[in-house]
Amino acid sequence: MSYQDEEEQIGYQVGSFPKDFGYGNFDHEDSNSRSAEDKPRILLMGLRRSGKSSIQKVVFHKMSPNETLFLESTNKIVKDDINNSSFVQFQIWDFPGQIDFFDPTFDSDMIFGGCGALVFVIDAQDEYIEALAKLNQTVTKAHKVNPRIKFEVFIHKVDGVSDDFKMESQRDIHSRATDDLADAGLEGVHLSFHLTSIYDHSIFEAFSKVVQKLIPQLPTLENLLNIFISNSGIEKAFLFDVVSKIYIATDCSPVDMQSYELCCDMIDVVIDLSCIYGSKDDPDVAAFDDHSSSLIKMNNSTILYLREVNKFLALVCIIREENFSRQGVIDYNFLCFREAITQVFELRLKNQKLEAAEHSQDHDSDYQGSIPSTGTASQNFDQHMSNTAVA
Ligand SMILES: Nc1nc2c(ncn2[C@@H]2O[C@H](COP(=O)(O)OP(=O)(O)OP(=O)(O)O)[C@@H](O)[C@H]2O)c(=O)[nH]1
Ligand SMILES: [Mg+2]
Repeated sequence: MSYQDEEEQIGYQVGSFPKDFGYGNFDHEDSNSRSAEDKPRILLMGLRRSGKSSIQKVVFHKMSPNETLFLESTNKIVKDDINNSSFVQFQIWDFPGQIDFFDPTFDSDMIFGGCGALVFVIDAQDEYIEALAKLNQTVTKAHKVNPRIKFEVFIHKVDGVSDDFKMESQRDIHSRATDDLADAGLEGVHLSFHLTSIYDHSIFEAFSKVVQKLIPQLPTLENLLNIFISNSGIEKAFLFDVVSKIYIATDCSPVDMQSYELCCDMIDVVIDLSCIYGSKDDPDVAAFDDHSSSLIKMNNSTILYLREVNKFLALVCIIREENFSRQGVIDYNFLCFREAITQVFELRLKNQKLEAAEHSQDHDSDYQGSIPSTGTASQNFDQHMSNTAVA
C-alpha cells in the first residue's frame, strides 16, 4: 500500500505521532518509586458505546479517531498505567458499559477508594435519559465511598450535532443531573461538564482539566507561568505533556480553543520533523530531547515558541512579534523558569519517597497526602527574572 493510500484510509487525524513515541522513565526517577496502585486513578464510566475506550485510546495511545470504529465492546475493567514519571502520573480504568454496582463481585471500596476523578461519558447523539439515571446511581455510590472524588461529565460525540443542540443538551443535562442529585440529598456534590469529541481537540482540552485537578502542585506551576509571561512580554503559555498533548498548566489568562489547537499542532509538527529528520542516523535518539526547540512565525504577527522543559514537558508560548525583539531576555527567563520547575519536581520526588516510606508502615494512606510548600521555588524565580520592559 502506498503512503498516500494509507493516509487516505486513516483520514483526519488529531495527532500524527509515531505510535512508538511513548512514555519512558524519567532520568532522575526510579521507575519503582511509586507503585501503580499508589497513583491517583481516573475512572471512565458511562453506558455502552458512549465512547469511553475511544477516549482513552485517542488521548493516551494516539489511536486515530477513525480507528475507534473498530474497537470492541469492553467486557472487563481495563487498567492503563500512564507511565509518565513527570507531573502526570495516574492510572486510567476503562469500565465496561454494563457494569452493575449491585453485583456482589463489584468491590466499590477498592474501586472508588483510591479514585481521584470519575469521568462519566454521555453520548450526546443518543437519548440520554438512561445515561442520566446511571450517572446519578454512579455519583451516589462513589461519593458515599469516597467524598473526595472529582466528578467530570463528558457530553461526548458533539461532532455530529449543531452548536445550538450542543448548548441546549449541556444546559438540559446539567440541570437534570444536578436536580437528580439534589433529590438524592447530594446538593453539595459538584459535577463539572465538558463538551467533547475525539474528532477535534476538545477531548484533549477536557482531559487536561481533569488531569490538572489531580496535580497538587498546580497553583505553583500556574504562579511560575504567570511570573514568566508577565516578565517576558508573552501573551499565553502552556506547559504541555508532550506525549498526550494535554496541558498540565497554563497562566491565568483565559484559554481559547484556537490557541490551544495551534500549540497542539506545533507539538505535532516538531515531533514529526524530529522523527523524520532529527534522529535519522541514530534511531535510539529520542524525538524530543533537551535540544528540542522551535520557533514558528505566523502571518498574523504572532510567534509560536516551543522549548523543552524536561523529558516529558514542553513550554509552548504565543508571543506578539514586536515583543520578540529581545529574545535573549525571554530565553534567560525561560532558563529561570525551567530551573524553578526542576525545584518543584525535586520536592515532589522527595515527598513521594516520604509517602512511600509512610505507606509501607501504614497501608491505609492515599494520594491526597501533604505536599511540602513549593513557595520558595516561585519566590526565587521572581527575584531572578529579567524584565523585557516592553514599551
Ligand atoms: N462521532 C463520534 N463517535 C465516537 C466518538 N467517540 C467514540 N465514538 C464511537 O463510538 C463507538 C463506541 O465507542 P467505544 O469507545 O467502544 O465505547 P465504550 O464506551 O468503550 O463502549 P463499551 O466498551 O461497550 O462500554 C465507536 O464506534 C466510536 O468510533 C466521538 O467523539 N464522536
Ligand atoms: Mg469500551
